[in-house]
Amino acid sequence: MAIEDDVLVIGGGLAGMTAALTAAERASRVRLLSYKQSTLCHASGLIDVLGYAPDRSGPLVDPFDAIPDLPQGHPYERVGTDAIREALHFFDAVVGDAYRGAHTDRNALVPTGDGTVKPTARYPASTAAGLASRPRATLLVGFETLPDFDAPLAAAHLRETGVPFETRGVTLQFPGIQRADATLTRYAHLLERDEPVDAGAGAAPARTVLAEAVRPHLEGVSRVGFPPILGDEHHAVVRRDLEERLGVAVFEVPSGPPSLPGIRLERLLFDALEELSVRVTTGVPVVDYEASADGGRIEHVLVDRNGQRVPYRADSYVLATGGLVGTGIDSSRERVSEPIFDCNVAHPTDRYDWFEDDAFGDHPFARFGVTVDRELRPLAADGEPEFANLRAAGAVLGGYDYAAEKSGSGVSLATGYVAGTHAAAEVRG
Ligand SMILES: Cc1cc2nc3c(=O)[nH]c(=O)nc-3n(C[C@H](O)[C@H](O)[C@@H](O)COP(=O)(O)OP(=O)(O)OC[C@H]3O[C@@H](n4cnc5c(N)ncnc54)[C@H](O)[C@@H]3O)c2cc1C
Repeated sequence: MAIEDDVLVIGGGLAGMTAALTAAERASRVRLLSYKQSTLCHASGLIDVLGYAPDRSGPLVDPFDAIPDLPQGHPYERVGTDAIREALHFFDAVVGDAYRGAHTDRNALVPTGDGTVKPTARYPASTAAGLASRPRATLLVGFETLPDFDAPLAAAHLRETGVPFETRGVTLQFPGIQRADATLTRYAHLLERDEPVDAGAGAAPARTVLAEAVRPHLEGVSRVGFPPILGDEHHAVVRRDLEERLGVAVFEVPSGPPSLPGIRLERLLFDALEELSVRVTTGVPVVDYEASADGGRIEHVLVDRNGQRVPYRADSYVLATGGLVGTGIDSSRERVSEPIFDCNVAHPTDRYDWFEDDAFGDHPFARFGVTVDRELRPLAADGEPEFANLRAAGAVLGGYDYAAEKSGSGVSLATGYVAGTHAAAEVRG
């Protein structure tokens, strides 16, 4: 017998979790099925709504000014401005004071680990003291064992970008870690637990030793940026303690992958799912489906559990399996496809038309994905919905280039919210 739910969401990234949370506020039995880690573990934790227009102009001061001009088929054009705002309000309510930026429509400018300044709509509270719009002399601190964050280089890039403040970078030895293969959580736990580390003349707490190492480099700065490793669950405590010890503001510089701010956001969303009693099943892929006799509705999906195909049935389904970076969209030499329901993914038949010669050019493949109607139902090649009870959300959607536009998380939030709302409305009671 099939496992029964009202709404079944496939995919546990930002889009799927948003869809499941939204549906769970409106329907009683919501399940989220997910396979592997989502891009949240790699992404910066920033919620970019729209940083650049599709013609690459920008950075945009206010994403909402540009949204009405987006081309037909763009996910934001499909769901509309009001839904994007509602989704952001929904996000703000879920994450509470862990995030900032809700007070304005305007993009914040957040310095990142590679020394660029990113226009973003919502940013973790841990990055707030580092905003580029606040002209305060800044020291970036990197560590020898974390070479991906090169603080002197990032500071040089920020100076080249013309940020309106003095920026310097320094690379130090991280107290208590000599190995370059230590995980990010090892750094975070060491600081969070304030573990004793070797300080030359005996052991001392990690935060004391770190502050002592940074202090000689402060020379007139009023804020210090670290890679995002300043604690795990209690990162605000670590940051406050370092601020008190150093006498300047302390912030994390978004960088990765991997990314602790992304993992912290994932944990917040999982907590919210638990609070709303969403049944979460992870580590299992959905591999197939059965449709009704007329082919118009999905009857159930099939999950691979150690080689056994287990049916999961619901009134409505949300496909949120990610894009080409995840496994939501598949590409071979011959075709681009959506592997579970074989939803139509429009793309030129000639593979040479998928790319541009210029590596930094406007590549059509970046916008490949499922085409949807305004209720986010995937559309077949004839323009009709593939199934009456299937919606799609997030990076599985086509029509936008998240990396060029800086719109990845915003699209996942807005479309996850709309897909979850419609999926719950479909429940037959
Ligand atoms: C390295 C990196 C950095 C990024 N940085 C930023 C950033 O700074 N700001 C920003 O706004 N955006 C950023 N993005 C983009 C952003 O992370 C994505 O656009 C994200 O929002 C997509 O979320 P999603 O839920 O659609 O898909 P994903 O996060 O890809 O999640 C899809 C989920 O579906 C699961 N799944 C796939 N197939 C199946 C199946 N058959 N059965 C069950 N489960 C399945 C996967 O295991 C995964 O858990 C970044 C992306 C990457 C890769």
